[in-house]
Amino acid sequence: TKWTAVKDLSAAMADQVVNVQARVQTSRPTGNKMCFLVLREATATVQALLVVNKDSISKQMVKFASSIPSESIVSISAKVVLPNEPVKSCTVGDVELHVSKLFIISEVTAPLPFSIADASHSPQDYEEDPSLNRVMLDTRLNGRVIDLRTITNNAIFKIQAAVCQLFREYLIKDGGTEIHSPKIISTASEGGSNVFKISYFKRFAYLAQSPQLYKQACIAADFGKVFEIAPVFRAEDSNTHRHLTEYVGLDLECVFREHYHEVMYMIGDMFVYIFKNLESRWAHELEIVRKQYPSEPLKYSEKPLRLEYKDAIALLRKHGEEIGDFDDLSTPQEKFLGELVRKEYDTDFYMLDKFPLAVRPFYTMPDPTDSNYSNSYDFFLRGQEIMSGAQRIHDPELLRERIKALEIDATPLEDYIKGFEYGCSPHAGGGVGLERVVMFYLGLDNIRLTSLFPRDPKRIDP
Ligand code: ATP
Ligand code: AMO
Repeated sequence: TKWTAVKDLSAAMADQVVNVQARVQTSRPTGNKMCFLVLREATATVQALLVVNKDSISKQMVKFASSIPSESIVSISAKVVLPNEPVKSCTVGDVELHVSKLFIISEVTAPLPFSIADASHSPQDYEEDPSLNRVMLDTRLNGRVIDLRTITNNAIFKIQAAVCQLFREYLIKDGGTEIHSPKIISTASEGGSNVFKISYFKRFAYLAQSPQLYKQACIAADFGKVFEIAPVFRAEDSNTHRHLTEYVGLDLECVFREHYHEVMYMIGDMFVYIFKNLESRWAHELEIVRKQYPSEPLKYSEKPLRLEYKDAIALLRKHGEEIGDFDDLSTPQEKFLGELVRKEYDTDFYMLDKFPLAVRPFYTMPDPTDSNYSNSYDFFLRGQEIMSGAQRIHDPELLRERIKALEIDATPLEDYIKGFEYGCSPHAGGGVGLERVVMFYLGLDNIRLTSLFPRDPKRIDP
């Protein structure tokens, strides 16, 4: 038997008989002689009709179809027919299916926590009909398997996969090697306290806070340019719109010849490549997401804007913000800076370079011209951080000095430091939060919307 995907149905197939397997999104009888079904397969929907006739469809059949619980999976044989008017409520609206055979493949036997339709409303729908049901985020996440079925969620996770694909594509073309570093490690890679301790046979171990030490070890091992897409664990009790306890890190590290800006600008180009290709190759998915969650397309330039930290501080102060020269930016300050940058430079995407040394991790290279600052950068999208990166200290003496100054125990870092004692090229890199890129690119307001099964301090189920 030949099967046709709902998304591939077209007017060119008029009068052909097709076989389709899909979910019954809704089933609506009119009288006892006819029943309208909306069939859904991934992000595509089509209208199907059962009409009593002497050849194939009996009254019992219409009754049976009318009683199929929503979300059950059916297989049908049907004739492709051109409707008098396009079916506006379906994504494939220029055809409808006249059913001759229908079988239930998998019937829904448990009550659904909410309907797909209720989880799919846009602000415009609510405006037009304020009586529509609203499904709260917690309810959605508790019933995530159902929630993920909405066409918007299907599209969000296609876009998430696309970001990974494009990250790989760019870095492989650029000579990068994909690596898989261990996630069970013996020390905190970011120096901080936000690390999950696990029991490991007769001792303790930690879940990796980043692949930092290992991606640098690969540089010491002459891999030249490496990247990784893998989970990152953070034991931070941050109940915010943009923190998870487990997220997907897109990490990269590379050797440079003269200046860490070689790497910083390469990462800038990589993001532009990702944004551009999303627009051209995933336009359909973007349109679907923007229907439910309206947002402006991202503004960015071919050569991303680079701003120095001290200039950002000056800009903030000029607009009334109180902040010290070497203070870290708070989230509201980051957002405010994003607004100011947008006004002044007309971009939603920029690189903030030369952070104060005091707010960066131990492995960050100090600025050789002013040790209050460092050769480090963050990238921002719509005013919020999506990536942190820096030149790393490859001089073992200096590295030991910094570890000591920050009162970090050097013992578990000895293997890492040896990598540099054996000789290592100057290098720089960065770490991107996948869920954050997708969230801010799409203009969403909560990171849980772009995490498949989000993990936060209050949630480890489902
Ligand atoms: P980093 O990548 O540097 O960890 P991050 O965006 O995860 O970046 P943090 O350094 O953990 O950032 O915190 C950055 C900002 O997030 C802080 O400026 C703070 O305003 C905000 N933040 C962190 N935790 C909380 C929290 N529990 N409640 C509110 N805001 C928080
Ligand atoms: P950092 O700790 O800044 O840097 O993390 C890098 C990027 O990861 C994302 N991120 C998060 N996403 C979701 N939930 C969280 N709790 C969370 N914390 C961070 C952000 C952030 O920009 N080793 C360095 C990177 C490097 O220098 O290469 C590091 O881990 O998008």
